[in-house]
Amino acid sequence: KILIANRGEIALRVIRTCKEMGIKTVAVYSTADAESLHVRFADEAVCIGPPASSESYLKIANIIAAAEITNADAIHPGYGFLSENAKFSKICEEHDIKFIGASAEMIDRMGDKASAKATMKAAGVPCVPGSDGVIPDFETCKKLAVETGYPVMLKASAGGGGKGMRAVWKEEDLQPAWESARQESKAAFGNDDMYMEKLIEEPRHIEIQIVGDSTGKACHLSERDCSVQRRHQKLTEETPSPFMTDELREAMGNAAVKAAEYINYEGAGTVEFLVDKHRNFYFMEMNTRIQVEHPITEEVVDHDLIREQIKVAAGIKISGKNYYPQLHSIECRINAEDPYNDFRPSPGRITVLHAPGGHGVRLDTHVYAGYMIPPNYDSMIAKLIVTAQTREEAIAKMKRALDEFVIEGIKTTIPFHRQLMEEPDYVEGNYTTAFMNDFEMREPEEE
Ligand code: MV4
Repeated sequence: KILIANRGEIALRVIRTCKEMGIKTVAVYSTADAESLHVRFADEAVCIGPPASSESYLKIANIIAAAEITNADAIHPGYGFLSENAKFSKICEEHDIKFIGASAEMIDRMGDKASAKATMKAAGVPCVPGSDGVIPDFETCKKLAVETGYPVMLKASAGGGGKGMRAVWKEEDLQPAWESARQESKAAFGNDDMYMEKLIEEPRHIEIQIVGDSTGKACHLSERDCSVQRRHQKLTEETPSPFMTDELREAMGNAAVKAAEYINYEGAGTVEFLVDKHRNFYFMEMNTRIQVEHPITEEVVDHDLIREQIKVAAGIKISGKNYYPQLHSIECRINAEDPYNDFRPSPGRITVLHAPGGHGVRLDTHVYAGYMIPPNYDSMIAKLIVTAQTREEAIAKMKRALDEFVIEGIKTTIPFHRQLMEEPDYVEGNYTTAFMNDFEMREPEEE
């Protein structure tokens, strides 16, 4: 019996695979989610608190209590919330509840970005040149910047996703950047350890999916290109990457497997790389959870990654072979946000919903007509995934699916994605992490 310590589409996603495997499920929900689909789809459901995440989905004691009273054997944390919380992983272990994710030690080791980098370096994974670990003081920082050569990137060791990160182009800007980055990191993570890297200009964000088993064996399931981001929020992802070559895929896949096996990684994980315009790749971060964008990998290698996670957690060995894309898949994250007003959140009740369908169209969502989107949580309400033989066919399919996708009662980012599919640089596959810097929404057609 598996308790899903999450909500929304990912809770539904895990429940679906559990049902196919004949595994009983327990949903947990806040009072704001009493009418949510994951509550209805699960075999049992336990209310764990009021709407605030801190009082519900992040409340370790309440989740453990729910697992105890329902006799759950394991907990699947999904992504976000407690999925990379070492304390939670530890407490599950102490309560003899299998945490379907990484061990507390692994979460800590990969969560501390400077130590993760040192580990990768030791494993022989290419890393961005820069400081050797955390920088002790500003004098050292100044010296390191000269050795590394401007421009440099200052990064918070407890950071990730861009928080506490500063690009510095010239020496006079170094001290203010050092001070403000440390303050931001201290405020956000209670830790102001900083490290430094050579700045990679306009990189691509290409990540490799890996799965490791309890014998220390690991395999990779190829890449996902996640370069189209806005303020460090991924908007759309695809595989194969339009920038990939067969030899680069081999090199990145092998580096990711080498890293996973070096640390005896168990479960599903993602090794994120920065790739420069010369196709040099460098370790960026490692995520010890299932990711939002995992469906595009599932679609092109025809592998259920949640099933893999459950099997590995049950001690079942992986075959060890790697998986390569046989098709092309694109995911568009549909958020309850208004793209015509700086993507500001737009919670409320969905009055009309028509879901797209047809060959090669997958919609991972928990919303339905009449559903009230609570303002308490992340604004993502659906993931529209399309899969076809070629990138061109996938883009045509995405356009058609977006045109079919009707959601009324709230604003969504559907119009943004529809315009993206016609942006020349996107259509050409010619984009980096800088792509959204100069993107402008076209005014909506008159109703
Ligand atoms: C970098 C970089 C350039 N050079 N590191 C952003 C958050 C975290 N994942 C690391 N990030 C970056 N690290 C060096 N040495 C540029 C980024 C970056 C970025 C990376 C991936 C996806 C989107 C990004 C947006 C801005 C900056």
